[in-house]
Amino acid sequence: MRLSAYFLPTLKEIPAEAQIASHRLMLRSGMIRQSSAGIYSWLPLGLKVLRKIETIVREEQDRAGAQELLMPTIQPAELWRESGRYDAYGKEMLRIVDRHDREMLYGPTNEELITQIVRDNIRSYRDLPKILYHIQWKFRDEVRPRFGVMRGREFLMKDSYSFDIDYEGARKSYETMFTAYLKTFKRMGLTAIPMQADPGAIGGNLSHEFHILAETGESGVFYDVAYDELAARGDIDLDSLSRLYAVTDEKHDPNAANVPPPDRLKTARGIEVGHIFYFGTKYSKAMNAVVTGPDGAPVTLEMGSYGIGVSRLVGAIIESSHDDRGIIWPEAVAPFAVGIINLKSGDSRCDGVCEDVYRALSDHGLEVLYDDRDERAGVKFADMDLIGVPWQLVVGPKGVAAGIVELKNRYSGEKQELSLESALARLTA
Ligand code: P5A
Repeated sequence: MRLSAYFLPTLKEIPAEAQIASHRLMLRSGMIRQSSAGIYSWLPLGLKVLRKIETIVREEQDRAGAQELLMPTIQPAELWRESGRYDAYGKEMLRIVDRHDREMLYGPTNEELITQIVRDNIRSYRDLPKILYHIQWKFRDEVRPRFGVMRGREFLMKDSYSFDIDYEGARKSYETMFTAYLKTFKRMGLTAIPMQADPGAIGGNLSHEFHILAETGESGVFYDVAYDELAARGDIDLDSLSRLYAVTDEKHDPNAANVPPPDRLKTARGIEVGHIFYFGTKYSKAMNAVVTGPDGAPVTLEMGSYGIGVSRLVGAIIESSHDDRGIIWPEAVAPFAVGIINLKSGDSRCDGVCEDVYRALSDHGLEVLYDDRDERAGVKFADMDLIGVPWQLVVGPKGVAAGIVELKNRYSGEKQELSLESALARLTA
């Protein structure tokens, strides 16, 4: 992409309405624009990152054996009356009436709809287990939408639903998702700590929230330092974790039997990027989701649901990876892999080298942002750092004369002068 042609409305001023770094940076770097409270448009740069995150989430769900489908955003009220949640959900649910006076709603989650689909289409235990998921916009009329996409009213969620014939199966599905979540967040360069959580409005009795540690996190978290030791060895699974103390503030009990001594108890702030629930027959019973079991008798399905805040993750990643100049994208979710800074646009030799490099890297399948604008070098450096492109190739008249370019790493800040060939070899390796 040539920056001169790209729709990237960056802001020089710090937006007054934004209280935390990720919100400020997403506005300043031209990733999003607010349309109403807690509702955003994703501009090209923001959408690129959102899609990368979505792709990682999708790949890990598929790898775990979950199957993607797509349910609508608008749902009928009667379905929610079956589960009893239509009234219980209260003001957070956006209620709509269609032209025939039918009550509809913009889905805040999909337990009811997926239960209906499975109930109507799966009859026998032989067709189980199943984990089904979709990545779809949700709406929750939050009392206090804030922090940009972190607590929006409209937000993108990946939600999976598991259907099993018995508790053992359901527990296995839960474990499968638990492990998939750890992999998913790791691929994005994040350390997400699973915390024993309260199931709240979704219901049930086994639940974990996945938290990324950040000072601006909305939740307080408490956990045993042994977690860090296990995580360093890659030894986290549901069993090892269940022996450790790791809870959010709602569940924190200083007198609980397994609370570690004060010097082993870490307290921090966390951003909830995922939440998983086992809730047994809560919805299947109310909605009569029953299959024929091995002995011919009817069995009420065992269910769980598993959410990831896809749009929230964009903010959460920035929150955990930025400096005072801008965003520092982990390579796996960076909107562009390489930025080219032409220090003297209009100079035929600089232009020539930049064009060659741009083509070579693009041909290699790398996403490249080429700053070909007629702007001061300072502006170009500042914008590339603000956007957070992981690798930056700086091409100037002096270097070009000597066959040399500068390669800068956004993460370490390290700069290296290299021949053009070595720089290309390094970037395409
Ligand atoms: C699990 C999947 C559920 O809704 N039903 C389907 C269950 N869980 S949850 O915890 O309520 O939401 C799942 C994840 O969605 C993100 N999230 C939000 N992101 C942005 N703005 C919001 N207002 C918002 N609300 C929830 C969180 O990451 C949460 O873990």
